[in-house]
Formats: sequence, C-alpha cells, structure tokens
Amino acid sequence: MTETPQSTPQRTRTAVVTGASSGIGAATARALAAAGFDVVCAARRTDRIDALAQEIGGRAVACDVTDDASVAALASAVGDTLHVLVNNAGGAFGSDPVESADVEQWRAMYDVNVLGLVRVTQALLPALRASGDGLIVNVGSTAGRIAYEKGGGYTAAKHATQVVTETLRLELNGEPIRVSEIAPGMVRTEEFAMVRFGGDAEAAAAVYDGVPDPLVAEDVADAIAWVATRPAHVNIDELVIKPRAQAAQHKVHRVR
Ligand code: 8X3
Repeated sequence: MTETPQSTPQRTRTAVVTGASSGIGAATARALAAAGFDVVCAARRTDRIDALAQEIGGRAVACDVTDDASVAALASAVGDTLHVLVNNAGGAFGSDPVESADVEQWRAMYDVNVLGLVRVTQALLPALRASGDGLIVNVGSTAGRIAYEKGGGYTAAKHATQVVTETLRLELNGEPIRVSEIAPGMVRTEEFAMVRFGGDAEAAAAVYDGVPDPLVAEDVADAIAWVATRPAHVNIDELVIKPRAQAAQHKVHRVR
C-alpha cells in the first residue's frame, strides 16, 4: 500500500549546541527546540544542561570543548547523524593591554574559542556529512571584525573564528554542509562580562551602563534559528548583529 503524505513520519532534524549552559547557548537550544529540532545541550555544567534539556525535551551531554576525550564522548552520544552544529562555547578572559596581558589567559581564550570549535567540528563532521544536509554555525563576534584596546586576546581569537569559518566553507565546498558565522556585538548576558572582568560586577555593569537596549541572548538565538531553518541550498555566510544603540564598536549611544 502506498503511504499517504500524512502517514509518512516526519524526519526529525537534530542539533548540537555547545556552551548550552547559559546565555546565547541556552537561548539557542530553546530556539532550535521551538523550531522542531531534537537538541543536544552540551556544556561542562551538567546541572544546568540537565534542567535545560528537561525543559525543551532535548538531551544533555556533559562536554568540555577543550578536552579531546570529552569531545569524543559527545560525538559518541550524538551518533551517526547530525543536521546542525552550533559552535557557541567561548568567552573572554581578562581585559589588559597587550603589554601586560596574561599569556595564559590568551592561551585559554584560543583554546576554547578556536581549538574547541575545531575539536568539536572534527568530531562531528562525519555525522553532519551523513545527514545529507548539515550546517555548522560558528558564534563569532564583532570582536572578530575590528580591534579594540585591552581586548587583544579576545579579538585575536574571534578573528581566528572568522578565518576558520571561511576556511571550512572553502574546504567543504561541494559537500552537503553549509558553514555560517553569527557575529554579535553588544549582548547583555548573565555571565559574559562577569567572566571577562574576573567577577568584578561593577566593571561588568559599566559595559552596558546607560545603553538603552543591548541585545539579549534571545536576539542572537533567533538569528541562529533563522539561519538553521533556511532551505538547504541557502548558505548565510555571515550575519553581524548589533543593538540599535551600537553603530560601531566604539560608537555606542548611552543615556546618562
Ligand atoms: C562580545 C562582543 O564587544 O565585547 O563578543 O567584543 S564585544
């Protein structure tokens, strides 16, 4: 008997989001689940991803993107097929001029923002390929487009994110895998600025001081979900997203 279109089971599309324990990662997991994806929430903090996975009907997999064995375990948990990988895990550590910056903080930023992305991508590329319609979304930053004072380690790492994204797109040309970068500007999340300033709440709050409406994590997640729901032949190469108040990195409207 021929199956009617109604009786044909819907193919569930799967997604992995790294750094899903908070901020843009958690919001992206929610947005992709709302768009119908079966979402694997990957991060180090299992209590947070367990709760998130339960909330969205997804799966939680403990993963430290700076650790080869942990990334291999993520790949095993994902299985043979994957449609969307969101390389979101990252962060800024420290705010010092190049002259006095802590080299270990730079090493840590390169490890999580760049090598973490490479590790996870290498581990999951076979599954993305096997899906016949894979997509990699790398979360970059406007810090990957310009330089700013006291941000050298982070801007260097995010420039690398952009270049790795472009390189992947070139190398995967002809394969059924799209490669995109989302580059957000000023996004107010619970942790990003706090981590950058080592827990100094005053310094973190000053970043957003007087800015009428910085972006929130959901704004970026919305953009990622849009990229992930374009038809298979549409590759959004890059999408820079800033709040209206931020005309450029150093040109931010503040109400005092
Ligand atoms: C975060 C944006 O302006 O702090 O990726 O570099 S910024």
